[in-house]
Parts: sequence; structure tokens; C-alpha cells
Amino acid sequence: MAFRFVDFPSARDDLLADVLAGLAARPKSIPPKYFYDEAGCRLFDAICQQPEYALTRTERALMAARLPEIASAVGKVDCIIEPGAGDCGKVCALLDALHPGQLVVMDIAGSALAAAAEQLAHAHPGIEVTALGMDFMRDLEAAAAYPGPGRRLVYYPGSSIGNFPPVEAIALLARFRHLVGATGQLLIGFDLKKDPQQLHRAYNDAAGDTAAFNLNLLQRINRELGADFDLARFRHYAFYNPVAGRIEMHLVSLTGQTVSVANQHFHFEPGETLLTEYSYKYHRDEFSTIAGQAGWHRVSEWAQDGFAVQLFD
Ligand code: AVI
Repeated sequence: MAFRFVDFPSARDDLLADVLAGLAARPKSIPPKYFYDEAGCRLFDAICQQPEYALTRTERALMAARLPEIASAVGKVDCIIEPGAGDCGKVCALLDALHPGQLVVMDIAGSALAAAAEQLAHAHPGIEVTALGMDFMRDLEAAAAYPGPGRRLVYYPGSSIGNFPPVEAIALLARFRHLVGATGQLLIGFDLKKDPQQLHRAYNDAAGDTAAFNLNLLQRINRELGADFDLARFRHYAFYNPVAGRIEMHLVSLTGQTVSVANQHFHFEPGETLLTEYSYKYHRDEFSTIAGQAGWHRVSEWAQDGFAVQLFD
């Protein structure tokens, strides 16, 4: 088995700076990447089990059903690179279909990533697995040093691209382009525009898992930064904005209140919002157009039940 883990600890010290900057901004906001502490990862898994949130299930079904076609459209690949790989659960099927010599996975939750990637390396002894504990939004370029020579494929599933506003999405896609070079490819999954009521339900599940996931962000800030958010005085509020083509997720202050974080004080008016996440939805051609602005050219696409996977070179 060939496995290595490289930690970039300095890249993960931004929580305090980002929270202070976000609370000073108008509207107040906190980047969604901070949802994923241990409890947040568990809650996200619970969301994916909810009947209203079909995104993850649909992508899995699409990938399973179309894998042979996808593999033949991709062709020979030497290294698969997955930013934000989490528990490495999505890339397994691709490894079995594409047989690359190398896999490079990155995630901000370095130790969870390392454990999952090591297991993957055990199960695929022919693949050299590198796990990078990093915030790829900061350090993506450093990942270029790990794949060997040959053809690279960035795999970015799960509609994670939807969590970036289009201008930032284009910038990230351009960085992927640079990472894989002229011969490289991008295989990306994203959620499609659909009935707003269906989208609304997906982010307001009856079991309350999305609400708990959203509120857990405040819990994390209390625990890790010694803040004093009173969770009972904030409410999960998510809705689909059809003009912007996005779900907006907020935590709305139910009262006037002042919160302390690292000895700094932030006042919330009653009804004032803390923006926690955008989740953009696209038409198929709309997405290909923004990828085109980042230097990608669409080769193939597969779509099923409101979800699409597109392949670019
Ligand atoms: C990870 N990301 C694609 C999810 C989404 O749907 O935007 C995160 C999520 N937020 C609330 N529910 C799920």
C-alpha cells in the first residue's frame, strides 16, 4: 500500500479572523466552510438521509448508473485530484472505473481525511494515495507538487461549487484549470434549477437536521473561540431566491442582543440576519458557460432527476 498524509496546519487557523471579519461586515456573515466540524459533518450526513434532501442520493444514483459511459468519456487518467474529499466516499467508484495510478485528496478536516484516505489506500493497493490536510481555497496551488507526470482529472462532486457565488466559482474553476494543465480534465456535479418549493423543502427538512446544522455553527464558535451565542435566540431561516438562483441560509436574531467573541462585542437588532450559506442552482448550459469563462470546454454531460454531472477538458 502507498499512502502519505501531509498536513498544512497553518492553513487552518483562520476561524477567529474570519468570524471577527464576518460579524463586522454588513450583512453579517460567516463562511460556510466552517460548518464542518465533527458535529457538523455528522449533521450533514443526517441531512443527506432526509427524504427532502435528494441531492446526494441523486448524484450517487446518477454516477452508479452512468459510470461506464463516464469512464469511457474520461479515458485514461494518471491522477485523480479531489478537493474537499471529506470521507472519500464519492471517489471510490471512480477509482474502480478509471484505475488511475495516483489519487490526491484534500480537506480542511485533515485527521478525518487521513483516516479515510488510508483505508482507501488499503483497499486499492495499486493506487498511490496522498491526503493533504489543507484549506484548498487557500493552498490549492501547493497541491500541484504531489501528482506525478501524466494526465490529471479534478473531481469536484456534491454540488459544492454551488456554495460559491458565480464570480468566485469561476475563479475556483480557473484555479482547477491551472492545477491540471492543458491536458487535464474536470468532472463536476451540480444541482439544477427546479421547483422552488422542492428546493425550499430540501433546506427546511421536517426532522430539523438542516436547522441543527446551521445552528451548530454558533455552537462551534462558542466552543472553539469562547463566544457566547445563545442558540435559543437565533432561528434557522432558509429560502430559495429565484432571481439570484440560489438557496440562502441565514441565522436570524430573534431579539436585540449583544454577542461577545474574543472580547469583541457585536450587536444584533431584532430580526437581523447572519448569512451562513448560499447554494446556487444552475441550468445545464448556464453552468457550462461559467466553466467556459474559467477556460473549460464541455465534453459530455449526464443529468438525472434535477442533478447534472459535466465533463470538461
Ligand atoms: C455541501 N453543499 C453542497 C450542501 C448544499 O446543498 O449546498 C450543504 C448544505 N447546506 C444545507 N444543506 C446542505
